[in-house]
Amino acid sequence: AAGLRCQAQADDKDGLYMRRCVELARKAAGHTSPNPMVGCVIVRDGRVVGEGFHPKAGQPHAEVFALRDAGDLAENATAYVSLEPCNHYGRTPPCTEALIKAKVKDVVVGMTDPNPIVASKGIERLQNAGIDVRVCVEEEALCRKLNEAYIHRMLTGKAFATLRATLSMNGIVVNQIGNGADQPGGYYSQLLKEYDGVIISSNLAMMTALPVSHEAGAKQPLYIIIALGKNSHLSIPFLSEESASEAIVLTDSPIAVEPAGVEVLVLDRINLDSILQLLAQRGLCSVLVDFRDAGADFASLVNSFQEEKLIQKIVLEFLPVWTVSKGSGDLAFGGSQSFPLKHVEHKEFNGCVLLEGYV
Ligand code: AOF
Ligand code: ZN
Repeated sequence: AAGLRCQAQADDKDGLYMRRCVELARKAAGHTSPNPMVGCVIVRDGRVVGEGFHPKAGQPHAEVFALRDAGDLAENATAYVSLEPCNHYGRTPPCTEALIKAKVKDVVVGMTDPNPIVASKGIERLQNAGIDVRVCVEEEALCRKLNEAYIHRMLTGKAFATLRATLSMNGIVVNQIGNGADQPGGYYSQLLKEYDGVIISSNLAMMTALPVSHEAGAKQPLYIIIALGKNSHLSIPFLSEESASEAIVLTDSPIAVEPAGVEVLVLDRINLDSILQLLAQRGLCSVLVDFRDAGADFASLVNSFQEEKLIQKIVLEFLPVWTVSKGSGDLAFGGSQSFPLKHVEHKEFNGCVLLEGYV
C-alpha cells in the first residue's frame, strides 16, 4: 500500500480531519466490540458537511451515518475514515458501495482493516470505481492505538489484556486503589469504561463491591472471576440475581456459586492463554486484569504472562504509602529477569503516580 500513502499536506488538513474521525469514533468507546471504533467525516470545499461514528456492533457503520448527515453534499466531497471502509456483507451492507453511490470524489483512510475479509479489498473496490484513495500516514499510529484491542484480537484470536496493580512506594502490591480512582473522572473509572471485561480474583469478588465505571454513558464490563482449587462454594455478595449474567466464574473444579444464574465454566486447566481465547471467542476485544486481592494462585496465573506475551499493557499505580513488610508472604510480581516496557507514559492523579507501558 506504499503507493497510496499521502504525506501530510502543508496545512495538515488531512491530519485535522483524521483526528476528528478518531474523536468521533471514541464516543462509542466500550460499546463496539467485537467491532472496531470508527469515525468518519465528509468534507466539501473545505467545510465539514457530515460526521458519523459506529455506535455498536449490529448498527450501521460510521460511513453510513456520515453520508446520511451530509445528504446530497457528499457528491464530489472527500470522505475521511479512521479505518478502511468494509467491502463485505456482514451484519450491515458494504460501506464501499455506500461511498460509491454517494459519488464521493476521494477517500482518506486512517489504516487498513486487519479483518481478513476486508484487508485492502475495501481500498481496491473504491479505486476500481475511480475513487482516489490515500492512507493518512501522519495519523496512522493514532488510528492503530484507537483500535489496538480490535487489531490484537483479529491477529491473534485472543483478547487484548492490560494488567493493573497498585504498589506502595516500597514496591509491594497493595489491595486498595488510590483515593478517588474509582469515582467519576478517576483513572480506574475511566479505564473500566474502555474495557469489555475485567478479570478479578474470587477473593476480590467475595469481599469488595465489583469494579464499576462511573463515567457518563459507560457500559459495565463483564466480570470474569477466577476461582482456583480449594473452594467448593463462592458467594458474590455484591452481585444480585437479576445481574447474574454480568459475571462468569472460571474454575478448575466444580463449585457452587451464589447468586444462582451466574455462568460457571469448569476448565481442565486454567491458564491465561485459554482464558484470553475464550473471551475473544465470546466477542470481547479487551480485558483488564485487576491484581487486587490476588491470592497465590491468581498471582501465579497472571505472572505466567511473561513467557507468552499474553499481556500487552501494564498500568501501575503508586500510592504514597510505605508498606510494613511482613516478609515472604507479601505479593510481588517476582522473577529475576527484566524486560523493558515500550511507549511508557506517566501521569499524576490525586497524589498517586500512574505508570503505563506496553509489553
Ligand atoms: C467500516 N466502518 O464503522 C466499521 C467497520 O458485522 P458488520 O457488518 O458490522 O461488520 C463488522 C466488520 O466490519 C468489522 O469486523 C470490521 O472489519 C468492519 N468494521 N468497517 O467500514 C465501520 N465498524
Ligand atoms: Zn462498513
